[in-house]
Parts: sequence; structure tokens; C-alpha cells
Amino acid sequence: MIKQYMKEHGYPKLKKAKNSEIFQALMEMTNEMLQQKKMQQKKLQQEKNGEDQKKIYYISSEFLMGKLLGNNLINLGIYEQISKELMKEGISLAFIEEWEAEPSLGNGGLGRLAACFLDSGATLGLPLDGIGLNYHCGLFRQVFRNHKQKEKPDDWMKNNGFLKKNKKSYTVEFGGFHVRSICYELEVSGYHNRINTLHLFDLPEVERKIIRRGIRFNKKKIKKNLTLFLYPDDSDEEGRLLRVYQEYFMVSNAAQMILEEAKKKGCNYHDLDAYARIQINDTHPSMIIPELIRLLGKKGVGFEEAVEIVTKVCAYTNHTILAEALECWPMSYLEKVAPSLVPIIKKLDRKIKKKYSLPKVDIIDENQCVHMAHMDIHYSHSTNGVAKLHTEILKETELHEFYKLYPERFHNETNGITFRRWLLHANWALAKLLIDSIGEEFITRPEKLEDFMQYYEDNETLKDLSSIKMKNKKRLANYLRRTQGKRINPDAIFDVQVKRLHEYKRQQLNALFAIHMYLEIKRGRVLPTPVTLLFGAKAAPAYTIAKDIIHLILCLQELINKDPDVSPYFNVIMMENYNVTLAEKVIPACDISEQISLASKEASGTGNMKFMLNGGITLGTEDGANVEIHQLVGDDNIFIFGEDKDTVIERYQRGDYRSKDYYDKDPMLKEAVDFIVSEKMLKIGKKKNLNRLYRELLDKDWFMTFPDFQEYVAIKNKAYAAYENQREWLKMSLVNIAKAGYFSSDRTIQSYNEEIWRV
Ligand code: 26Q
Repeated sequence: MIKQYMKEHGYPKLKKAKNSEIFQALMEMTNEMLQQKKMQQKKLQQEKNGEDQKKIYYISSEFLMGKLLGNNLINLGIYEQISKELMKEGISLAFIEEWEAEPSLGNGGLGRLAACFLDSGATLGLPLDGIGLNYHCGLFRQVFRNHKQKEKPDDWMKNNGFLKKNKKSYTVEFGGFHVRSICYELEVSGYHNRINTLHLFDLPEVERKIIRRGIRFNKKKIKKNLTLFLYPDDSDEEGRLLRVYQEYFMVSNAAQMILEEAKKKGCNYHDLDAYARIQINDTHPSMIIPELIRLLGKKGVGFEEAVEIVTKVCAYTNHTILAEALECWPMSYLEKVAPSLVPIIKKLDRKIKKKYSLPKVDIIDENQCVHMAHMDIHYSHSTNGVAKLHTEILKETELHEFYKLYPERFHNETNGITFRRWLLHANWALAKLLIDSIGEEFITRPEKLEDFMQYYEDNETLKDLSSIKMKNKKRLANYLRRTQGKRINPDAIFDVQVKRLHEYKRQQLNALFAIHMYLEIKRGRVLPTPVTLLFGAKAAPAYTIAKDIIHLILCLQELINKDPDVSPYFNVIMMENYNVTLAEKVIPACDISEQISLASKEASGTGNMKFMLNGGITLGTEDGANVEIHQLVGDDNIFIFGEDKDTVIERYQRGDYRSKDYYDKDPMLKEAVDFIVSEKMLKIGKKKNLNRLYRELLDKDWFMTFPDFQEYVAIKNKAYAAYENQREWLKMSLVNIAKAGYFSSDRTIQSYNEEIWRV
């Protein structure tokens, strides 16, 4: 197939072609197939009953898509065929796939969730398009220099040919000037099913040249910088303003496009509800509500009616209860960026003040700040949390006043992950074992995975699971050696914590454990099987403590791996630039999945689900979707520790947590904490950073690592001991795989559709 294509399109023969040429040919061929499929789809619809009348628009400032080639080949049903064809010439498709740069359009969980949802929407045959922004240099590329994170622009567009410019263009009016947008598209293929579209808006004048050292640039030149980076540094006012410019630009384009598409299908604006459903992914796109009301007004729809229509069309997803992440913009910012929305937002707020006179639910507070989430809840028909525990906390605590006003609007939609990328693509060996054991139905009917439980006692299957894990560990070891010059031992237990760096996720707790383990081994403890602690995490450029935690881990890596007394038993590896591509290699290789956030703080987590599906055993707190994982696999197939959410929430309410009390009472903890500023560490690292982190823990420890330390050390030791009984361990792994069906994003999207969109 690819041979033929290359021949017909003037490429050299496979044997003589460079890898870059094979990649180019595969990409072009795939693009053509996607276009053809899309045309067929359109034709078929026209023949049948016209276009899909009602369409779902998932609006999000982030879509963390991952590389596209492999995923498209899988969804088009030709991955194996191409892979075999290339293999005949001694070429590895996995290797060719590395030529593609992954679109750098997201931070972490929320963006990756959006990408999984697009895959599931298309796979289920739903008309579900994404709308977002095309950030030229993406988030940032992380490099380590002198044991510190440095940020570099990520020029992903240079090596990604799936992005296609289309003809859409709209005018967006900011205060004092206007811009004309352009729009790119990415085709989103479903598994043996439909093709949807991700629309990414952009500006023609954006200039790479204005970037100076690292990722610094002039934040005032809006026309030149608007879509240069995802969330520029928000530590200063200019950065925050730029973020509001980005948000308004995104939603104004989205609203204009949605109205235009609806109109084309016969909508008269009064019946927009029959043509569009809008899912607002966290508060970043919230201005779509006043923007739609404004545009409907221009089309002749009265204010009150427009409010009603928009409320019916929009739905809002909350992804966090962290106060600092809840967007609340000063009115003065909106006056500067989007002055035409200001009277509308004020009117919306007056309605609420008049109806409820309850300051807690106001949109505009007494400091003239606009609470985006409040606007969403009042003026959309659905608010949802992303895991059972999270939704409960929203209803009982964070959004309790709103829940009392609108109990029927609250839903839980537990997150999910696409099995196509996180099983078929990332771990074909395991997928193949599953297909051979229980058939391939589970790929689109995830509840079928449970059939794998039949093999619980089957020695052959357990042996297969063991050799697949080993193969994946070796693959990761090779990859890290090749791409980062890091050496890891595939015979070690892989104990993995990969996710954005945030204090609430508590990488610092894991680092304290590493110190403890180092000291124990120095005192003569030996481990029957060596352990490798693997970290991967980017810190926000302006998040000082997060960067100090990275510094600590990098210093520990240096100290521990170079100590001949310790390194035969225990290693610490901090992988550079953790992203989707690396995740696809790390997750299938993991034995122990660290999900150790402070209970109540992680809304859901989705990495936890990916590890489970790939046979990793969760070691975690009762937080987010860990609670649901625990319920599914039972006490014997997970390692749970730590204080529960009620204890934590009560302690915050009392405000009486003093980390120093724990430090004074617990010599083991004291020893580990003091080591941060020990002579050995100061020889490797920077006094300023290590000392600042040390003081932070002693004086504040806002995410309460100290109360959980003893239990954490105990449970890690328990997990390492359990690993020694390989048969029992593999059985645990099998249960995790078999019970992971619930976490397919197909289930999640089906549920959004049944409860919220009703398309
Ligand atoms: C807000 C204001 C100003 C600047 C930045 C932001 C901002 C940017 C990104 C706030 C939040 C985010 C991203 C949040 C996120 O990724 N949340 C995660 O969402 C996942 C999907 O639901 C959950 O699984 C995770 O638990 C949650 O942390």
C-alpha cells in the first residue's frame, strides 16, 4: 500500500528512501485517506437525511493531541498492514513515527482529556468538533541545565504536516483595535468510524522573531504575540491580560463560526438550540456566553430570549476546586480587552443580584472581579464535575450555594481515556494478548474487558503479562538512552510519578521518600529487587516552589545514581520534557503508579486510568478517580494510604495545621526533611533553592505532606515486598486491566450525550 503510494507519487523506492521521506509519504497518504473519508461521509449524509442537524462544539483552550500519524493509521484500520509492509524491508513504523512533532497545545490533564473526547466522539459517530487556538510555540519544551528547569520555545509546527489552513476568517473587536483571524484544521478520525474536525484559530501576523532569550517576549504586541505561546507567564499583569485576549479571541471566533454553521443548516437564530450544543471546558472559554448573547442581539434576538437560548445551548465542566485556579478577572481587564461584553456581563450580574441577593453567587463581586464559573453555572443548563468524589465536593462544599439553587443542573461525568491511543497504540503487545484471549470487541465495547478475569489463574496468561511488561521496560530503557542519554535497569521495579508539577500532587512527598530510602541503604539496608523511581513533570515557568521541587529531584538523581553504595539498589530518574509521546512509552512500562495527591485536591486524574489499563498497580490516596479505581479493583489490588478528604477539609476549615508539630514529633521525617539542606545536597545544588523549599515545608506545607509521610513510607515498602511474589503481583495486574473498561472515554462521552447534549 505505502510502496504503491510512494511509487505513484515520485518518492524513491522504500529501500532507498530516507526515513523522513517515508514519514512524509505516509503522512500525505493518510491525509488523502482522511479527506476521502470525509467526502464520503458528507455524500452519505446528503443522500440520507441531510447534514447532522445538531452538532456538539467542545471549546477548550487546550487540546493535547499527541502525535497523529500512528493514531490515524489505527483508526483508519491500516496500522498493522503498513507496519508489516515496512517490516518486510527492515523498517520499523514506530521509528518512522518519531519524525512527527507532537502538537504542543496543552498543559496536562484538561487538554489531554479534550483530545480523548474528540477520539471517542468520532468513534461513537457523534458530530463533535473541537474549537481552540493554534499556539505556534506551544507550551514550552523543558530542558534541564545545572539541575534546573529551563524553558525553550517548542517549534512543533515545523514538523507536523497534519495541520491544514482553511478559508474561515472572522473579525474580532478588541478595545481600541480589531484583528482578522485565520483558521487551521486537524482531522479527527474515529476508530473505524467518522471524521470530525478540530478548528484552531490563529492570527496571520504572529511573529516567532519577537521571542528573546528562553521564552521571553514583548507581551504588549498583541497582534504579534496573541497565539505565540499557550498561557504565557501569568505572574505579571501583562501576562494575565494577554491570557484574556487569547480567551476572547477564541470564543469570539467560536461563536461566529457556530452561528454561521447553524445558519447554513437553516437555523433562524431563535432555534439555535436545535443546532448547537456547546461544552465549556473549564472557565477558559466562559466568555462565549456573553459573546453569543451579544451576537444574537445583532441578529435581532432580544436580550431575554438570547439569555434563554444560550442557557439551553451551553454546558460547563469544572476541573478544579483549587481556589487559585478559579478564574476571576478584574472588570478593568475586560473593559480593555472586550469592552462590548462589559454591559452584557453587568446585565447578567444584575439579574442574579436581583433574583437571589446572595453575594456568594454574584458574578461581579464587591472588588469588581468577574467570577467566570459563576457566570457559567447561572447561564448554562449543566454543570459537571469529573469524578464522583469531585462532584460530591462541588455539591457539598465549593459550589454548595449553587447546588441549592439548581440541584437538577449538577451532573457527574467521571473522566475517561481513549483505548485506541492508550492501549492499541501505546501497548500493542498487551492489546494483542487481549484480542487473542477475549476477542476484539472490547476496543469499542470496553465493558467486555471484564471477560479477561477468566484468565486470573491462568499461568500462560500471567507469564505473557510478565514478558509484555519486560518488553515495555526494555523499550523505555532504550528510548531514554537514545533520546536523553539516561540509563535505567529494566530488571528494577519501575515506580513512576508522571504528571504536571504541582504542590498538591505532592512530588515532594515522593522526594522525601527517596531521601529516606537513600539513608536507609546507606545504613546497610538491601533490597531484593532494585527500585527505580521515575519522575516526569513540567513546572509552570513562574511557579517558584514547583521549580524548587524539580531542583531537589535533580539533585537527588545526581547524588543517588552516582553513589556506588546505593545505586545497585535504588535509582532516581527525572525524565526531561514529559509529554504525550513520552507518556506512551512510560505508562506501559510501569509497575507502580504514584497517585498521591492530597485527598480532595485532584479533581479526577486520568494518568491513573492509563496506568491501570496497562497493568500498573496504583499506589495512592483516596482522591479523584482513585476512589473509583479502588472500588472497582477492591482492597487487594491497590495500595491506598493517607488521610481522607473529610479530615483534610476539616483541617483546612479549622486552619490549625502546623507542619512543625509533625517534624518535631517524628525523627524519621525530621531526618529526611533536614537532608534537603545537608552538606551533601548543598554540594550539588543551590543553597537558595534548597533552603527556600526547606523553609516552605517547615513553615507552611500547605498540601500537608508531613501527616501522610509515615503511612506513605510503609505502603511503599509493602508494595515493594508484594512485588517479590511475582505470581500474586501479576494477578493484581490482570485484575487492574480487566476492570479498566469503565474508564474508556467512550463510556464518558456516551454519558455526556445521554445526560447533557442529547444528540
Ligand atoms: C487558569 C488561570 C490562569 C492561568 C492558567 C489557568 C489554568 C490553566 C490550566 C487553570 C487550570 C488548567 C488546567 C487544569 C487541569 O488540567 N485540570 C485537570 O483536569 C483533568 C481532566 O479533568 C483532571 O483529571 C485533573 O484532576 C485536573 O487537575
